[in-house]
Amino acid sequence: MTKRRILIARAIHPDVVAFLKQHFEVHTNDADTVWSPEQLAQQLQGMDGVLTTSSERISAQVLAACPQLKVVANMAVGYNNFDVDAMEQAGVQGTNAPDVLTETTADFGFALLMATARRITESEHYLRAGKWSKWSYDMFAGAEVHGSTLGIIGMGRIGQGIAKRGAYGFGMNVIYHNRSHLSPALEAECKARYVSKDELLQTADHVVLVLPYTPESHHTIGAAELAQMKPTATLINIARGGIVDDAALAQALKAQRIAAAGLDVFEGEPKVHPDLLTVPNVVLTPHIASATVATRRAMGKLAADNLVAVLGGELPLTPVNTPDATAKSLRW
Ligand code: 8YV
Repeated sequence: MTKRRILIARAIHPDVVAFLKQHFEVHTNDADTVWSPEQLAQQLQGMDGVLTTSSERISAQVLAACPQLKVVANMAVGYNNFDVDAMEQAGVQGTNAPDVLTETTADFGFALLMATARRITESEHYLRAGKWSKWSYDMFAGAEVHGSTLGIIGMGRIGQGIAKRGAYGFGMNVIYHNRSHLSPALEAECKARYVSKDELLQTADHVVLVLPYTPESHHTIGAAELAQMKPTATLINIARGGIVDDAALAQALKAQRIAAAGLDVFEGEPKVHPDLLTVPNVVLTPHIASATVATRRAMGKLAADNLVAVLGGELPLTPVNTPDATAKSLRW
């Protein structure tokens, strides 16, 4: 029997490539470039499946141009790069990679919070620049983390991981805002209390964003929300660019309307708003919250397992749509 053909859209852990080669005729992106939609559609010709990252946009146009494509396995928990409605209509199965990155991403969220509140990168730059000449009582004096109020917007698996780190590790008072309330059991486990978005913004010392990017969550934090925050507060975004209005944030940081921000994701990344690059009170990292060797390997393996399942006629492990229930015709 001829093997099904799949494309791995970006370089991934070699163990996962080797695993996929046991099952499929594998095509790779050896230069590891980010393809334009036209290039992606061209590379997808004749492919039954594709392993994507959040850099590849699976649009209605791409789906229409690739009639053989049956499954798109995203190596990310977020899948705002998918046009899910178009996939549904085209009978294409989409999958994501949840759970395997939860704890690693929560670790990073907390690390970014610590680095931001305690001004770690700013002070390191100062030291490296040879500016450290004496001890001063207020040199890089930051915001307290232990015992402070942690406000989490988006209380999914990663948000819950951050809540537990704050509550159990740092004795923080944890409040959260989410589309829905957690069950009382989960609230107790996370030691977290539901509040309105306004209350969260007005009372949290550290606001952490971990919500999915949707049309509704676009600019969840803009000038009006930043104005509601305490002048001593920090803002952490490990969710998606676009959830924060980066231009408004840069202005608020410059004017010290909030104390500091830690950002792993950006509107229009890998481009970063130029004003964010010039303000000192922001910690900037290049979308690395899930980047440990083990976790990136696990994310790739879960995406690969989804490809094997769907192209082998089985149910996907972690589907994001159900084309078998709604599509007029399926592609597999
Ligand atoms: C990925 C992410 O590294 O899982 C997500 O949603 O944002 C990151 O963990 C990135 O999107 C690559 O797919």
